[in-house]
Amino acid sequence: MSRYPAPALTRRALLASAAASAAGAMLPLLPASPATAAMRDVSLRAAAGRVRLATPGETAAWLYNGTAPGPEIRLRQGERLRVTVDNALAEETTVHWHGLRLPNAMDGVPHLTQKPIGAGERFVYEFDAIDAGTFWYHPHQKSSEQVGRGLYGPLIIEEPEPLRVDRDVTWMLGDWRLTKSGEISEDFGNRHDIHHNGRVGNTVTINGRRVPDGFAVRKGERIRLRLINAANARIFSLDFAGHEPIVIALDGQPVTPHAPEKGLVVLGAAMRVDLILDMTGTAGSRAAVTDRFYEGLEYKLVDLVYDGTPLRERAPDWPLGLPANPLPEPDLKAASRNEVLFSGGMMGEMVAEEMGETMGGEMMGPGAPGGRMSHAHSMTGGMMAMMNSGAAWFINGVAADESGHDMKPMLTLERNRSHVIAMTNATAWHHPIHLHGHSFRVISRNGQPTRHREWQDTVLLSPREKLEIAFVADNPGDWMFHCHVLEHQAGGMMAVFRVA
Ligand SMILES: [Cu+2]
Repeated sequence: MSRYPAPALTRRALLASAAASAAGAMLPLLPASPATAAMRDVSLRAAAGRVRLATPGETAAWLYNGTAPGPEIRLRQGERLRVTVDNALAEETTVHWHGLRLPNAMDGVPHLTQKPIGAGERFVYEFDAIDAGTFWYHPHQKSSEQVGRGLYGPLIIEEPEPLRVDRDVTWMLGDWRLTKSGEISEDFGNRHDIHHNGRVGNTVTINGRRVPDGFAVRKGERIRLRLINAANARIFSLDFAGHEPIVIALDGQPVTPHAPEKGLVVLGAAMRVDLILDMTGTAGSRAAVTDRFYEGLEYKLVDLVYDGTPLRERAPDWPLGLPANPLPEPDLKAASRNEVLFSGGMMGEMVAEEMGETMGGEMMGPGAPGGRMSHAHSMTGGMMAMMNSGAAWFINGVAADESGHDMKPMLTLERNRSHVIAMTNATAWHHPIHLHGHSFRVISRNGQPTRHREWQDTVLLSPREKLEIAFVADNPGDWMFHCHVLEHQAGGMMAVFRVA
């Protein structure tokens, strides 16, 4: 049963049902909101403020409702969310609902799906919660700076029947670059960050705070831990110190429950992982959760502190599986296929040449005849011009201009058809690649089928890696396809896929 009262039949619902009758047998693939869907109303105000990230001292930041992260928005699957956003910043903004399958006009991409929300202006977002899972929200306007200053928050959509656990906990991981005096470093968009691994900071927070006293747990307790990587660029690889986390969802979408590879929970920027964590340590002990992603730069994220009386002697024997979301299954035999080549960045030419890929993907794509090109011919004149103008990263040979007001679609995907996108990372760097408006199955990596055919909305590509995703393009509109290292995005690593 919903916790929120069902509204009377709205005009919108009446119109929707009239349209459905008119369409006859043409049923939309995205389920329409039932007329009885409860409405959840939320207000977000983006404004400058101050936060306490670590003691002592406060840091000037940009915040939703005065906090970083912004408020956790929680609603039940099947409900409808209406968010009134007031922009009290001194510049334009938008809000993107990361991972949600929603109407294009609600996607929050400036100039592509909406006019930016001007300083002092208001915009109302409204959409149905189709999928249960762990999602988040953040600006898509000057993302590197606006997210890097603290504008982000969690969005949790609960299953109708919640999974049985003792506690449902969200850890939104933030990464701040602070100066010695504890202020946010103003070097946004610097050339080094753009060409290397982005704005990796120096202060990692859980829900906006460093947690030196640790996170209190009880022996025998079962926690559903929702991890959200809200960092601009940092990749996490979390070691839970002898605990055995079980992954139950990736990017909000249920996956066959499994132990992560080598016990390490990896999250690229913007990715989410839902874990079942059984507290199997001894009462009174401490266990350090360590981030091991950057070799030589390992650090303790937080201590799990066993406190209080044990809850039970051994882990509970409760089911781990989540119910599937209503995602259309791609038909691989009937799918159309597109190749996408990522290139650029520091040492990019060397890697592209090693891999036998040219940087001019449009002219010499991976499937094009001719094979390996000599170094002298590996860049087109157009790319040279783009690089001279500050572009650093290319998708099929094109660097997008983030401030561009009319990005032309790179691909047009036939609506309601299955599509395979084969991606090649011909760069020396990791890239978490995000597609808006859809979730996709990751079907292969380097030619090997994936074990879990996981649904994701953001997939982490390792240097030199090739992978394939598949999905049904059932959501019409112009959708961003971009790297979620926000400095790579700013350096050109984005494109538009049109579903029509
Ligand atoms: Cu990238």
